Amino acid sequence: MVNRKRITTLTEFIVQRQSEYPHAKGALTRLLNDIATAAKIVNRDINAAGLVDILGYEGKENIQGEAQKKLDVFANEQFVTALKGGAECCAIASEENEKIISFNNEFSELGKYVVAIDPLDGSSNIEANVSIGTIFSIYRRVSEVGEGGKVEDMLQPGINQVAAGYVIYGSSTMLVYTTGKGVNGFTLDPSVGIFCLSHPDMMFPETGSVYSINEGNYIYFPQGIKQYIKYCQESDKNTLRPYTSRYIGSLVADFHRNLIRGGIFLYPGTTTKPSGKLRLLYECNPVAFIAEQAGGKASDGFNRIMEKQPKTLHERSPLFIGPKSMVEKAEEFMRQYKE
Ligand code: AHM
Ligand code: MG
Repeated sequence: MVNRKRITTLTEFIVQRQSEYPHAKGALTRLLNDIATAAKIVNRDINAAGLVDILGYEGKENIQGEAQKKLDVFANEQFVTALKGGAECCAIASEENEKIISFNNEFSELGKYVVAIDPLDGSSNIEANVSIGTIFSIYRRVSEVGEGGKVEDMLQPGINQVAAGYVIYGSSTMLVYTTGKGVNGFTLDPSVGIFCLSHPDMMFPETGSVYSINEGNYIYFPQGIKQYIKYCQESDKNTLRPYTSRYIGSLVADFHRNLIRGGIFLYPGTTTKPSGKLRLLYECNPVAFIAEQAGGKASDGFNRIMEKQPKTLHERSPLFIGPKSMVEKAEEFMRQYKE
């Protein structure tokens, strides 16, 4: 049972934070609440997925040519509906839609924000009951208020993010977000449907002993990554090596574990996919913002993720993310073995 004396709910927390900005009118507060509400609905249906006929392929492919599953479609609909109804957001870019969804109604056109979202990341893990997540990023629009949002509103570098977060649907469901003043994590109390502050001021440990990478791609990796993997596997007590290898294959789950335990996640470019797999707008940038706010670092091996200027909605980027010292070490290998 929830003890009101001992918990801070997500809504209370967001409202408290808003009062730190005297000119804020509550739009971002409402937007974050809309996302949290949709996440609770998605959470309910993910939990029920084993019971009802909601698993399995929807029969369509998303614009990256990957098979969409029913829950991806469902999650996308939930977030689109919540954000459209909330009227603070004038457009969404989603992994599941080729083009932006611009909200052309009299309320949303006045919305100051746009949202880039991966509604259900790691969805190939659903039938194995492995943790999956939602990742989102919020920007202030650059186009004029009074019309639906435009592509240019989405194609902003990550340093312009106003807020970013993820929801992890795991053994418990958590929402972790930042508005640029630290990172806070909230755990869903399913008995009352409330996110409760459980992880205040989240910070990466200064260094760690976990490395997360899909080593099945080893032969396609650049030389710098191959040498870095060798470094991770060598013995050196001063740097906690050999590291432990942990890879779930769900970005949110891999990132979240590494944030708590201390570890680096790498999805580099390969000879077959030079820009890697992960999408800059709604996968790399949001976790990069969180990582930096948690004292960590996010790069593409050479450059800061959040300074990359996106050219297209669904473009990909290599991602190296984790405690600063670990990411810098991996970057050192990339520079040393640059091909
Ligand atoms: P998705 O958006 O199609 O679910 O793909 C993204 C996922 C990430 O969660 C994860 O980090 C990565 O794909 C794993 O890829 P791989 O199976 O190539 O290791
Ligand atoms: Mg994804």
